[in-house]
Amino acid sequence: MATDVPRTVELGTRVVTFPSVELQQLQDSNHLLGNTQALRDKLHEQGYLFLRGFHDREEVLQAREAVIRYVASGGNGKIMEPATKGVLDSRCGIGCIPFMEGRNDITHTEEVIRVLEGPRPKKFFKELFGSESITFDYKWLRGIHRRAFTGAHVDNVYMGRGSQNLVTLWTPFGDVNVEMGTLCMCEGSHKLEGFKRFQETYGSLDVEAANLKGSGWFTHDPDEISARFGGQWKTTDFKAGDVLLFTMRTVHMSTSNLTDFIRISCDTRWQPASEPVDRRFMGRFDSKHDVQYGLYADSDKVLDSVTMETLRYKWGI
Ligand SMILES: O=C(O)CCC(=O)C(=O)O
Repeated sequence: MATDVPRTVELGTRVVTFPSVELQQLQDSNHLLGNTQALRDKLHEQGYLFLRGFHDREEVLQAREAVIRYVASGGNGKIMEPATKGVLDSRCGIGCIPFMEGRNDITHTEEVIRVLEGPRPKKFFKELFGSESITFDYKWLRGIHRRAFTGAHVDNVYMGRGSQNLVTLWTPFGDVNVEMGTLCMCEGSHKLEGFKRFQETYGSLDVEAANLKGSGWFTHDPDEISARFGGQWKTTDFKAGDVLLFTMRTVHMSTSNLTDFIRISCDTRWQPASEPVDRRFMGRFDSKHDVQYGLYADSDKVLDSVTMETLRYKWGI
C-alpha cells in the first residue's frame, strides 16, 4: 500500500487519518548506522530509533511461521487455512490466541530465539552501550486480534527496578501495516518540558509496588497525551526485519488491528551487562497466572489495589 495516500486508522479511542498532523510518518535512522554517537544522539533527541532491515527478513518470516503454527496447534481452529497467511476467524477475540509472553516453548523455539537473541541485536546493543549487553529472558511475544490495541504508557512503570539505560526493542513478525496495529511513538515525550509532571508521577510509578489494578496504561486516548503534554505521534507501515527501539520514558501505544490478520510482534529488553538487572524478568515463566498488566490484565486479581483513575486524581493529571 502506498504510504502517502491518507488512510483511516484507529489510534486507541480515536479515528485518525494516517499520515496527518495527528499521526505522522516515522523517519528511519538507517543513514546513521555505523556512527554510534549519532545513533545515541538521535535516540536521546527523539526518544526512539526506527531502523529498517535490522533483522534478516527471511529469519523473521520463519519466526512468524513458527508462531502461527504454535497458535494453530492450540486446536481451537481459530487460524484459517492456509495457516501461513495468519488469518484469524473473524469472531476471534481475547482468549482465542494463547498468551505467549515469558520464557517458554514458543519464545525460545529455534526460529524465534534466532531473531530475538541473534548476532544482529547483540552486536548493535554492544555498540550502542559501548559495553557488553544483556537481554531479559522474559520475551513479550504477542498475537493481537481484530480490534485490540495497546494503550499509551511508558515501560518504566513495568520494569523500572534495574538499569536506567534499559531499552525496548520492538520487532514485528512479518509485514505489519498501520491497519494491523503498529507501534506509535510520541516523539519527545521522554524529555519535553511539558511532560515533566507526567514523568515525575505516572512515569515514575512502579505498578507492582503500587498494587495497580488494570493494564498500567495511562490512557486509551492519544490526544490526552499530545494535547495536554505535547509530543508528536508517529508510526509507519513495517516490513519484516524493521524494528523500533526506545527508552523507558518514551510514551507509546499501538493502532488498533482493523483486520483479521493476526499481528505478531515481540518486545525484548536490552541493557549494559554491568548495570543492575530487574530480576523479575530473568528465569523461566510460562503460565498465564503471572499476567497482571497490559492487554491481558486480570483486574480482579490484585488485592488492596488502586486504579489509574485514583492515581491520576491524586497526581492532578
Ligand atoms: O506491541 C504492542 O502492542 C505493545 C508493545 C509495547 O507496548 C512495548 O513494546 O512496550
